[in-house]
Amino acid sequence: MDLGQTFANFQNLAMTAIAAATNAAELEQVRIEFLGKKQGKLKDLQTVLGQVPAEQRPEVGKRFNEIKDVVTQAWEERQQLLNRPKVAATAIDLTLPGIRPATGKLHPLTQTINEFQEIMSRFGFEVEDGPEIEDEWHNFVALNIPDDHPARDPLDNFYLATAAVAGGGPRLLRSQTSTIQIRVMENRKPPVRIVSIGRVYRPDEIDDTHHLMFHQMEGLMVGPDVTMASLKTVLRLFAAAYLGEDVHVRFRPSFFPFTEPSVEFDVQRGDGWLELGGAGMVDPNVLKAVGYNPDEVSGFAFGLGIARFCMMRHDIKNIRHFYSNDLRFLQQF
Ligand code: FA5
Repeated sequence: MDLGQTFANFQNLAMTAIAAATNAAELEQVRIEFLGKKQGKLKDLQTVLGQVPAEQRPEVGKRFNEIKDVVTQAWEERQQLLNRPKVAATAIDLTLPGIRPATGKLHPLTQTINEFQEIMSRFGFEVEDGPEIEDEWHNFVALNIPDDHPARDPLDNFYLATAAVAGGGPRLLRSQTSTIQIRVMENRKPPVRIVSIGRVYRPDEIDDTHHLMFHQMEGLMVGPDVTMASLKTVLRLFAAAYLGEDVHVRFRPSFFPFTEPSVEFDVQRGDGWLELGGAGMVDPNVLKAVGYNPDEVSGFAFGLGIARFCMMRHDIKNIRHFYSNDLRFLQQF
């Protein structure tokens, strides 16, 4: 008898039967038929092995064990496969390529704010923050805006029906970021070089360039030798950095109670001009209100409209687009 052929036949038959089993019961039958301890085909092979001459037995025995291991392992693997829970036809196929989720973007105003902060940081200005709910002291009084000034008219502000601040007067939503000038100078000794960006609120009539909630960037620089020339240089450089070297700017005489002299800062748009901000040299009364000595230091301040800059750069004609949540507009940035 060709023992090698007998072993090979056993292995072939066993492997075929294992692969053909489609459920646990059939596989169990295969186990009994081929690997059964009492009367399986493997047992028969073992009996044959016993009749092999003693000198061949080690080698034949080794071959027997190899085949036994291969068949046993194949049987166990098939058992694991058949025991695996069935995947429903409708189940998610994890092997399919992924669907890329729609990614969001920063709002154009947020992008503008980030860029403003980055430019001003390069110019050596620190970024400060302040509250949107203010008291009259910081929004008006310390800024040299007297009681009877039209800017304090309740109809031109969002006053809040909450308790007044001790020493600070009634509360309101800040109408300008100039409040930050006061908050910073109250807490720091000169020299000061800061910007602060945030929302301000005014019950303005909404049109193409006005909204009732908008963002401003306040700038303040105070030190021994700060002049109008410093102010004009910083604003001109800032406009060139954000709007491009070919930007055409102008400074137009104006009035703010907290700066003297005061200017409006405009950029050319088509045949006309768009006002982007107000600015001026910090009024000595403001310096005194925060405990600075106007004989020792001087300063400039400016307040720029964030949306107006963004509108200039991207040729946006209507400020309402920033607040209408229209994806056709937002996805262009
Ligand atoms: C002020 O708010 C002053 N605090 C600016 C200032 C700061 C002057 C420091 C001197 C020193 P004004 O009201 O002009 O100024 O507003 C400044 C800028 O904010 C405007 O030029 C414009 O760009 C923007 N702005 C004003 N009102 C609105 C509005 N309703 N909607 C959108 N932007 C506005």
